Amino acid sequence: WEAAGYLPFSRAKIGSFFQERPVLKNPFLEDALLRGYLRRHLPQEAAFSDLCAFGERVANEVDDWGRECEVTPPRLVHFDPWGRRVDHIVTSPAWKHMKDLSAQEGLVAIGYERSFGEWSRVYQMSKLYIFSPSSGLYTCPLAMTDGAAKVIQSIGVSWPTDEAYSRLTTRQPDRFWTSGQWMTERQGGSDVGSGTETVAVPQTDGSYKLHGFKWFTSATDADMTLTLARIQDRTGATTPGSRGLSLFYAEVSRDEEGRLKGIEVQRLKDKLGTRQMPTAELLLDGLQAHRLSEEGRGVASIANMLTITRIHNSVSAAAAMRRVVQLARDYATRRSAFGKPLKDHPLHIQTLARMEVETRGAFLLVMDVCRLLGREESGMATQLDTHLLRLLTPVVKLYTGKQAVAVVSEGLESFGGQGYIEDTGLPGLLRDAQVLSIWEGTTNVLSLDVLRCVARSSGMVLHAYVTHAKSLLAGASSVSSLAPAVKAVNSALSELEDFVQVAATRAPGYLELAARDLAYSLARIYTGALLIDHACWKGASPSDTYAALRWCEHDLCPVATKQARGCYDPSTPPLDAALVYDR
Ligand code: UCC
Ligand code: FAD
Repeated sequence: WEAAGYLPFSRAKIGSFFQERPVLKNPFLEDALLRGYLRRHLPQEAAFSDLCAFGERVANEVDDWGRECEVTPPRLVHFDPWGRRVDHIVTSPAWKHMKDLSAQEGLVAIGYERSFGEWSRVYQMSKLYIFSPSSGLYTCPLAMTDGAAKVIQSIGVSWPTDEAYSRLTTRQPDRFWTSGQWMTERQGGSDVGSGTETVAVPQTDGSYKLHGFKWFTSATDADMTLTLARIQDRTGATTPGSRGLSLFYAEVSRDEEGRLKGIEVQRLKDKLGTRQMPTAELLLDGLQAHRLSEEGRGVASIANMLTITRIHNSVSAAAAMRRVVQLARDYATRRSAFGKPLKDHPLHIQTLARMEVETRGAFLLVMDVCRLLGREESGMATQLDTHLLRLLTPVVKLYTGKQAVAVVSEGLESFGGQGYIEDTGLPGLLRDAQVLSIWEGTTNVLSLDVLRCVARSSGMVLHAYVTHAKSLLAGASSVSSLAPAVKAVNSALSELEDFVQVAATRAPGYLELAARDLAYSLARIYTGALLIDHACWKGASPSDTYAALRWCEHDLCPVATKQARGCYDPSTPPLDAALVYDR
């Protein structure tokens, strides 16, 4: 036996079975919903051929760069060999390729060229959706770059930001700039108004010097940044709170000796995920800056950036879900257990189908917000659209951020033990998903933003929401297969309206406790309506109907369910606190 080579295991043989790995195929061609959505709303050959070609490039070239970014993370070199402080953030060649590619493919530019009119944002975000999971997190600097361009455009493109604007929105790699967004300081990332200590000292030429410490600054190899600071008066005094914050523009540049001007990079963060991208702590030590907002209007002026980055965040969340589903369904054709491929185990396919329903819901919600953004930017928005965009931006960000973690985590399990193995590239998807609910506003902070936005509009925002959600159901009135889904959304809308009426009669703390459940309800009901609307489109497939039905089996209005259970009654906060601190 031995001599004949029959021993299946020996030093030279480790067995003959090797599992085939999941294969990433063209993410555009693999995504029936994306193509269906675009066929319905943007049936332009130019967009299709560009997305198809880009999808091919992502699968065959870009994905490997993304992996290289992960395995060659950025590092900080404080000193040159001769002891001079240089604070160089050294990034991989792949990270630099991503920058060039982003310019060439117009990943920011498309939003400003507006070649597809009101659908330009949908087109841009579709491209980013294909790119995101393979981008090595380059979508992060792109989000901030887009946000900075939006702020500059909304303030008015003129000196000193005209050059920056043209660089942020160019397709020429050698001119392309990225921007940072430096808001968070050690005392507070959510409560920016109390947490910002950075001061801006006026200079005789009208500019300012910034002195402060920025605790989280991502993609710190950026060429410029937008940031917040308090202007000092002649006595050195500043105004506390949000009303004391102004918005500043600063370029990140170096002197002849290669030293950063007015900035010291203290260290790079050691992070759970997003390791492909540098996130630094920065000492601002006299950074030259220009004020962009009126004094004290910093938060309101950076809000446009928040809108854009939160939408990008949501695109990345939906994209992470889509990617894990694509890989998992491919793997299910290649892996066998108990005598048959995983795809022939109904329980396994049920698990993937549930992930698919979540992914479809997230996609339609995200794209609808992109649609609204596109309408606003092309001057087509009605007041209803404007209200919806304001309300749904925090809603889509907070909801998809949480969905992404759940779906990607489930997705990893569908690869069994291999889903936990680092060099498959799969664990990085989960690590990177975890940040989506933290940065750009945590779930609770955005839930409170939703509440404020509803409260400040004296009912108009909520009215716009209910009106539009109902109009999305209109096409389904004669489609019997969708009847259970339509019924579920209609009754959830009634429950929502009842909740709002009751909540209006309660003390303010009541609504605060309900904020997260309210935001989830808004997300689930609206998504249900979008899935139904899409399933009614003449080009829809039976799977579109099935996805709508499955989605609407969720508790669409958890805020009403929990209200009925007394979850927001004044008795609950002390009970919650006692429970949390029970020893
Ligand atoms: O995390 C960060 C970067 C990560 C990297 C980029 C990733 C991008 C995605 C990539 C995908 C891969 S940067 C840091 C982000 N930080 C935050 O998001 C802060 C979270 N905290 C909040 O959002 C808070 O709600 C604050 C800071 C906005 C609260 O401040 P205030 O001053 O207490 O807020 P107020 O009083 O509610 O708002 C002040 C003004 C008001 O306008 P006026 O004065 O005209 O009434 C608000 O209406 O700002 C306006 N405003 C808004 N407007 C506030 N929030 C908004 C908003 N979201 N939209 C429009
Ligand atoms: P805190 O504000 O201390 O929040 C802690 C907890 O308290 C959270 O769960 C929050 O939801 C909760 N909480 C806070 N207030 C309330 C409330 N009123 N009611 C109920 N719950 C509440 N920031 C930048 O400015 N620029 C960047 O480039 C950047 N990059 C980042 C990169 C990474 C990888 C990470 C992790 C963060 C980055 N951040 C950046 C910072 C990020 O925006 C903040 O961490 C985030 O906004 C939360 O702020 P915080 O860390 O101070 O948390």
